[in-house]
Amino acid sequence: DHPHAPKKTKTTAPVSAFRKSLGNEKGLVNSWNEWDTLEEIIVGIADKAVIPPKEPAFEMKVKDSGKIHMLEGTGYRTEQSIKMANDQLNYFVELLEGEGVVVRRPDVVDFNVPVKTPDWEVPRMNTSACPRDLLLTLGNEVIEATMSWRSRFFEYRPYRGILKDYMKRDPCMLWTCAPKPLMADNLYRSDYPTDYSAKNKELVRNYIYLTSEEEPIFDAADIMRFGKDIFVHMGFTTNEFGFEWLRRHCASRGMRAHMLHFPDDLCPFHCDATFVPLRPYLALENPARPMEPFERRIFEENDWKLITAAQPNTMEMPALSQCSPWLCMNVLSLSEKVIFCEETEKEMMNLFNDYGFDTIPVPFRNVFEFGGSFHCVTTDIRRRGKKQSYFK
Ligand code: DAV
Repeated sequence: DHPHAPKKTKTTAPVSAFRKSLGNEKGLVNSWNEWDTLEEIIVGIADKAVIPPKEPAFEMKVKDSGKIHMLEGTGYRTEQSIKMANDQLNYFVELLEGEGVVVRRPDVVDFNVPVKTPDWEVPRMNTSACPRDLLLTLGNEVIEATMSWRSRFFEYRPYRGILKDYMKRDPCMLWTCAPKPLMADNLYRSDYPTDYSAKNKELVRNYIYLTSEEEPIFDAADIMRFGKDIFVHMGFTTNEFGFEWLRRHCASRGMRAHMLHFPDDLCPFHCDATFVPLRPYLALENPARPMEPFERRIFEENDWKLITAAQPNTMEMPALSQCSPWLCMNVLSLSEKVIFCEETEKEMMNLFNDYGFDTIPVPFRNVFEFGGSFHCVTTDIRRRGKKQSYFK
């Protein structure tokens, strides 16, 4: 050897304890649609939930002003209501586990704490009952949505333990956070009417919602997954800027995103009580919220049959519910043959049976006031199938 040649040194670093701890469960995170056979899921919890504070985007949702008054100055929901909701959630978990589904639950986090950023402050948070609003699983990727209400800005916190675990165990899992919005005052139209007047109607018909186009926002529950294609429900919780972020993100993954508008819904938020796919080429639509005819075309041209949901069992909702009675459509598919339904929604179950589904009735009304029903309180982690295309 030449006397000035570089000395041969060992070039591989020792394997760190962290790298040794990484698992190899490839495919642990894998869910492309709403109907393939379910294998693993996150189910929310009602613990430490608070009544959401009054904030710009919230008033329209709690529809009568009496209720808004009730929101002033309150904190936790009652111990009784939390226990009743948790009992029904836990029973649902038992049923899922009985079907062989692995169930994960978020960490208990105290939501009765003020949230402050350089732009605003709200006196408390919301709940971790509804992972569907926050987490969007696209195949091997879990996306934390931007969210659209200030009280939900930090809603990712109870799920970070679970997401870290998936990231460590599955070498192919992608963990993505959509850009955090500032949620400053200019994201909310201060002059937006919230009285369900003719003016409201005109605005919604022109696709103008309470939230502005200042920055991208979306709630994950505005997205319905159909394999290679996703459909994004536009409204108070998802704006066009948010759609544009999703569209480009999907394109980078060989997927396509499409907008959907439902102009008869005066307070459009979240797709999962409006338009719900049940199995390939069959989806459920809400008779009170018809889709724009030009947006319906893609379904017609691709031989999708859209069936009309049955009327809800009752129009009465729990006093503090922010949701409509159309939660009867907020079902969860165990597979393309079996659907979890609220036990009082007999007409919906008959409809499903007519189309060849088996239904599993579950008591769930005590959960409604925490933000939704079966679809809202869950987020898919793994379903058996792979990415497929159902649209030419
Ligand atoms: O129409 O009441 C409920 C869905 C909440 N994720 C509605 C929407």
